[in-house]
Amino acid sequence: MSVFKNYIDGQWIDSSEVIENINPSDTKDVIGAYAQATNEQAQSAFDCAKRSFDEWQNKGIQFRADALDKIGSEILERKAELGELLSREEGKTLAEGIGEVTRAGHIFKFYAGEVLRLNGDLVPSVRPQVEVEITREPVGTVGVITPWNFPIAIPAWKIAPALAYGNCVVFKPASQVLGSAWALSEIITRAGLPNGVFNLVMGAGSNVGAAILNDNRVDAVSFTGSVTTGGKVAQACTIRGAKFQLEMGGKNPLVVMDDADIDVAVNCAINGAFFSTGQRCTASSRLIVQAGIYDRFVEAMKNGIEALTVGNPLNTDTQIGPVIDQAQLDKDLEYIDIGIKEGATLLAGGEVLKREADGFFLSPALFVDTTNDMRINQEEIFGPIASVIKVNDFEEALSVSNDTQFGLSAGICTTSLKYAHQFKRRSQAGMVMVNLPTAGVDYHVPFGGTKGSSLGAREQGSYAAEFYTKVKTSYILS
Ligand code: UN1
Repeated sequence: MSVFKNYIDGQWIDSSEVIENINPSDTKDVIGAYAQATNEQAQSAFDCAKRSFDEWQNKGIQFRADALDKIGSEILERKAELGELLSREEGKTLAEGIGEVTRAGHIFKFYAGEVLRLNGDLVPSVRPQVEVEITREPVGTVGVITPWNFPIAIPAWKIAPALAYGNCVVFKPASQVLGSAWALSEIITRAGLPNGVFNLVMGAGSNVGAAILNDNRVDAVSFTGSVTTGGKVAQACTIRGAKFQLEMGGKNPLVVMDDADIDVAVNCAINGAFFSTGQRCTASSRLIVQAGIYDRFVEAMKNGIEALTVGNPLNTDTQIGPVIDQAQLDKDLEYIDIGIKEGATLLAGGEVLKREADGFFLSPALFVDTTNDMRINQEEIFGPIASVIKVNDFEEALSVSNDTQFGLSAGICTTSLKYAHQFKRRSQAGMVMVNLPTAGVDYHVPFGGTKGSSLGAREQGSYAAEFYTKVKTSYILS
């Protein structure tokens, strides 16, 4: 099998260490073999990124806009092929895989436009004959560290703004999804960027990841992943004074009020909790349901869950694919055990399923009779597992939804304008959804949370400028 290489200083670089990437729906299906960058290779990426910075600035904004547009176009043209690769290696359904690739293409197109909308402020000084100019400049080299659950969209929403605002990039993707990361990188390498502006360094967090965090040549780190690793990023970057941006976990509530349209509520809950196998930091894992609709909602959920088709995501009738790997499956099963021991009732699912090939299939699980203080309602599981919590009224629903260390996304299903508005105002989450699933966001508006979910400037949309640029204030006497 040929080895997919790293990309440093405009060259494809081999390595003696290689890892293979397997299909979670069929563990005998090896997707590819990927070179693992050594520490020295990571160092050379930091070096060439620094060296290429001036040349990159001198290319100007039309060049940058055209390059991003070209990358976006190729991603969109190849969405069927790239979507299939994504589903094969990550396990989300083919429709979700193609949808994610489309989103990645749109993100590059959006930032191609943003390049041409860069601006600043010119203001009079309090001193006569002096003018003050406020401009945004690139931060320098950005380390991009991405998780496995959105193998192309998350890299796109970090790399595209990084390049759009004039930065150089060192990209370290998660080891489970190197096929998509490599394909995206290969497209970027053909966009005509000067050597050294974009670098791919595949490798372990403990090696390549740690090198990115600790090297003074990396001026900023954008990270999406676990709370534990996020803490390490924050610590390393704070100590050496590098900028950082963290997107971490969620324990997102979906409130269902008595006055909700039941079909809307059940659709939001099934989509939010179980689509993409529940492996989204925006997944609805706590379904907070008012007493008057509770019985109807729970029954409809049970029927809805049992009707879901779990299987190989490349089959077009599949609605729920496999869990990413054995470690995540073990973790999911452990939490199902924890829930039962805590006194929750497992109403549906939670079973390992056999399919035509060996894979990590788990039937979507729903707990009822749960309270918000249970571990299954406080800790992020990152699997197709949700709990129902019964509440009496809006105030209790709101207070339970806010009673969490996380604050990424929060949803409410209601037909009352009053509840919708109050929830939007009083929810502590960074994103609020009314009659929509907590997961599944637009690509052109800010994304991010509060409390333990996020730290640093928002991602996506024009708000991304906050992270990918630094502000300069110039005073000119004339
Ligand atoms: C979405 O819900 O559309 O890792 C995006 C995650 C998030 C992205 C979710 N950063 O799940």
